[in-house]
Amino acid sequence: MQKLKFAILGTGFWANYQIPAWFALDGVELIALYNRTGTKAEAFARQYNVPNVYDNVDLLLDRHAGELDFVDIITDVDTHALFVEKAARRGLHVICQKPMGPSLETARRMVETCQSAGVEFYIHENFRWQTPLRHLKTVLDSGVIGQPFKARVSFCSGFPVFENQPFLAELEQFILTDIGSHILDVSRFLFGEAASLYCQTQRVNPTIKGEDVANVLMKMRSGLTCYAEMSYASILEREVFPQTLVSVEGSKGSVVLAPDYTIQVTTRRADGQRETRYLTATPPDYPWADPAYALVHSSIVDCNRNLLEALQGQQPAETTGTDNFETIRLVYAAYDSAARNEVIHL
Ligand code: 89V
Repeated sequence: MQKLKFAILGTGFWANYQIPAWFALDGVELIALYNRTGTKAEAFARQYNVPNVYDNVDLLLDRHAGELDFVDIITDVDTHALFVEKAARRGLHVICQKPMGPSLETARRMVETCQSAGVEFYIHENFRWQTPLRHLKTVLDSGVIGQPFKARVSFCSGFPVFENQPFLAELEQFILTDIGSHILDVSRFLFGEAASLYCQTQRVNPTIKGEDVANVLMKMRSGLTCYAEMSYASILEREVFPQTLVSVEGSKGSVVLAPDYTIQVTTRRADGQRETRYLTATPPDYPWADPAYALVHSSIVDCNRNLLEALQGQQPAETTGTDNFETIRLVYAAYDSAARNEVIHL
């Protein structure tokens, strides 16, 4: 199959992993890089043998639109809409990092722009591609715990995330956009769409602008109650960054995604006694992954693979713009709920 040619827009911290994650797949050729500060893009171009480097995005797109199949946007959220529009206008398919846009209205416009340009629009939402979460979903789908009625999806950490990603400390809306977009997407992936939600937020760290704690209680359309909790202010006995911990209770048993990728499935035997089976769902190791983020970095490969196979017409993408709009809708509904101290009906 012919390789799809693509350009990367934005060569900050995340490009250190997004680029090698693309190279872990056959079927793509990276032909151009853009970064606002051109020297950063030049360093990546030297490291990965990328032939074209720009500090002007229009120049890149004007010169290469004819040969490009898609662009992968890895810039900060504020430039997502602009770059999506520029690429779509030139007939290029678009992959864009989460969170999709800085407001629900902007996100809606991004989806519409791509629809009217007739190009595919995918969001690089990688958490649902983590090995333990995929295994957990398989357990749920097997029916072994019966009909799930309550769940907790938890990302609580004291990891110094601002050291590698200082811009996160400047966001007026922090944890719900950064981690919430992942955790609420994982909740949708596992339990389907939400019917209503209630959220409370807090800022514990006084040196950052946005909220670093958010507690979201959702009633899912299935009837299940899902408590999604996230915090970057948690000083816990066990630091598990960047693991998402999940527990689900169903009519016939429960399943827990515990630290170290352990999945515990508890059911009743015929004699009424409980029994627990343990599985381990260890993610693949990649030499380029930062050990502190290895779980997340490995999921970039699987997310990219799904999007690439969709662009090649082999299978549908999971995290299309239309699908991810439902996640971003939850993110902004959560802010709305916290601001009004009200339940939001979706
Ligand atoms: O994927 C992300 O949003 C990253 C991290 C895993 C550190 O939160 O910012």
